[in-house]
Amino acid sequence: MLPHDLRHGRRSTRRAGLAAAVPTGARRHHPDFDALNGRGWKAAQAEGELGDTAWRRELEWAKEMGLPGSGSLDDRDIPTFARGELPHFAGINTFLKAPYVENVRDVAHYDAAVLGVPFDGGTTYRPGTRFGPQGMRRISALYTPYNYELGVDLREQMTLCDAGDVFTIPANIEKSFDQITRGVGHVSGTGALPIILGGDHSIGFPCVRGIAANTSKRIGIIHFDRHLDIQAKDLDERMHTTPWYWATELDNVPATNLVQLGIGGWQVPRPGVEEARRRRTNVLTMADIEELGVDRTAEIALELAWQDADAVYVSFDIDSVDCGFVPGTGWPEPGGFLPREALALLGKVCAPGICGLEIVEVSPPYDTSDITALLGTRVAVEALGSMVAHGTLGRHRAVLDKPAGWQAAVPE
Ligand SMILES: [Mn+2]
Repeated sequence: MLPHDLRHGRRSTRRAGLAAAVPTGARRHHPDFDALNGRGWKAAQAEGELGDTAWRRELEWAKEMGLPGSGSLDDRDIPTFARGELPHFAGINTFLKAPYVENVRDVAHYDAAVLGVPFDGGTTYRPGTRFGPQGMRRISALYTPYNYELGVDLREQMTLCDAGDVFTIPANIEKSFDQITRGVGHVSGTGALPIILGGDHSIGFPCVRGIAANTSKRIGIIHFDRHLDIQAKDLDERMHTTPWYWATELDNVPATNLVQLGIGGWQVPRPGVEEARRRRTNVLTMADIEELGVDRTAEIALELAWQDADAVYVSFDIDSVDCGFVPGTGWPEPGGFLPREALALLGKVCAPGICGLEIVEVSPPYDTSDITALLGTRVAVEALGSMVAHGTLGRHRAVLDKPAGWQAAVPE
């Protein structure tokens, strides 16, 4: 029980010093956030600087497209048919309810384009990542385009579209690779930043091939994973254990600019280890990262990936996160990143700008309560948010010196 004078909001003036200086009734439950340099308070201030022009435009558009709402509604911005962001449980889900571009040539008009690569033919254990793009699109409906900590609103500060999915060929890895290279290469070639929703990790090679074909410049790769994924073949094919072997065979994607974060555990095939050693890729285990901390790890990763390189691609395997958080994945492994570590590190490595992002190995059939797909969604928005916050979205356009190169990368 509180002393009588505190219960009544009073403080005894017989106590000397500080207590006497506090105005009567003050409880000191609310610290001085300005003095504390509190991020929570600063973020609230930052929100006040964001405009709402795009949001207003969306409301007008929604009313126009969906007919004005019933006269009994007080909110005159609500249409009869749901269009745009609201309500979060309604509508046809593109990624983050971004506009669907039916004609894929129109991706050229956007800063970034989400595209799905529903392919799991490279899977060596649990399948199901062909449903990854749909799973991430579905749960992305939960999100607003605004992030509190970053003080960023993607709707106001950039343009995003959903280009739909690449037409993959379920029983044929090589034909699917060619389709993926053309699809990713097309998006990249228009200057829109490709945000790729996988799919198993075998797609890493054709995705990078599509981007690399659009430039003569060198591309580095920052790769979040528990697995090295750099052996030549697995089960006699170019499976999801092999993307970096083939990507780093490309002329402008040197293995020495491949940074592999979070590697470890009991699922790393030894043929891949031999290859990583031979090619001198840069491997940091979870223990390394724990010891270095997120800030130092990001510095090292950026230094190595960008060394004599002109652009950096990010590959995020969802199984880099501890399997307790991502049950819906092909090769779950304990001991990986905590979600908040992975997201913080991702934000930092994306800050200077990237030339593409893939989120792979999300397998909705094995998921629980959409939590794996939700984290996959978060990876996409976190990367975009970081680039918007740092003013680096679109930086990759400077290296696209042969924007139709993708057409030559695979046979017609
Ligand atoms: Mn993996």
